[in-house]
Amino acid sequence: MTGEPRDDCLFCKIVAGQIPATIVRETDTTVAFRDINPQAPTHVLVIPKAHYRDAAALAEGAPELAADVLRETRAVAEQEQLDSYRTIFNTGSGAGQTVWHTHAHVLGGRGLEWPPG
Ligand code: IU
Repeated sequence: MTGEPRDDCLFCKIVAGQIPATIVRETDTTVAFRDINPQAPTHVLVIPKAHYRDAAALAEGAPELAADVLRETRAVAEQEQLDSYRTIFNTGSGAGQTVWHTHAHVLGGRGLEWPPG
């Protein structure tokens, strides 16, 4: 729960433009880019520019920024013309989190089953 950029964080490097990503939207506080390993026709990650390790840390440390991220998930869905979509925050390794910089997955463009695996 810091907000400060980290040298060892890949998503901080994407924010800084130090590694490439296909960016689809950007605001003062957020970046949205296509997942490199898409799990649906649309699979976009929305991240805060500031570094928080997971969604819980973001909500605790910067609730306004958490709201910005959620607003951007909707903006991505509209831009991608998705009628239905799923927003996922994997939180913790047991839930599949592999990158420790808060990111919302926005998935759509195909049928999505429930419950997820
Ligand atoms: P997870 O919820 O932490 O498992 O999601 C991390 C996602 O980040 C995963 O879907 C990766 O494919 C994706 N990703 C990426 O889009 N670009 C990268 O440089 C790296 C991971 I590393």
